[in-house]
Amino acid sequence: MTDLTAEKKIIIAGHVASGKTTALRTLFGEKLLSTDAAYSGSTSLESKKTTTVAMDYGVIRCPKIPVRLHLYAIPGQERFQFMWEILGKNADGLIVLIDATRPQPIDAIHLYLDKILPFLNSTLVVVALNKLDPEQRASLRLPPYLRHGDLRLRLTTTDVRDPKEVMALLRLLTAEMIETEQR
Ligand SMILES: Nc1nc2c(ncn2[C@@H]2O[C@H](COP(=O)(O)OP(=O)(O)O)[C@@H](O)[C@H]2O)c(=O)[nH]1
Ligand SMILES: [Mg+2]
Repeated sequence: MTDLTAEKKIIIAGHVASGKTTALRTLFGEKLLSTDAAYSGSTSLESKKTTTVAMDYGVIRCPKIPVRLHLYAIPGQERFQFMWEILGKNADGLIVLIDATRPQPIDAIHLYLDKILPFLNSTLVVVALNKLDPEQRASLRLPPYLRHGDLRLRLTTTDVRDPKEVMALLRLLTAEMIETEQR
């Protein structure tokens, strides 16, 4: 049975510019607690003016189920990996955003997951391809799950500029949570 007064800790991860801060800004707007600083990485990401150095954070109540989700977006740059460990502790779930405009976007995440999952309490993961244009999204045939070693990761597409889409990711994750708790 799912704890109806539960507080859950959710980590949002993904490479630089995959849309982590945007996802939380979409949900929380000006209320988002953010630690963005001027971006000092390669200039190939011309639209990237700031980058998250510690975290973005906000709390949201789930519709329909009385669970409060504490959402933490961790920094994408590997030089801030120490924050992955600090923020990953006691996490109940992980959302990985992928910039679908990168070459072989899904292949790149396995190495990345190997570095993050060991810090988490849970291996519940939703992987979401972001930044697809609507036509690409409509024509894409994705399997519902992705294998990572012995793990089964829920796979989907998203547009994190739309609050309904970010909520859909949270619903997928909480559905997976409820399913594993009932098993
Ligand atoms: N086309 C498109 N651009 C996006 C989307 N989400 C974020 N972006 C843009 O991608 C850039 C990086 O986003 P940001 O949220 O800062 O990435 P982060 O490094 O993962 O926190 C920004 O310029 C966003 O406006 C999306 O769903 N579609
Ligand atoms: Mg960010």
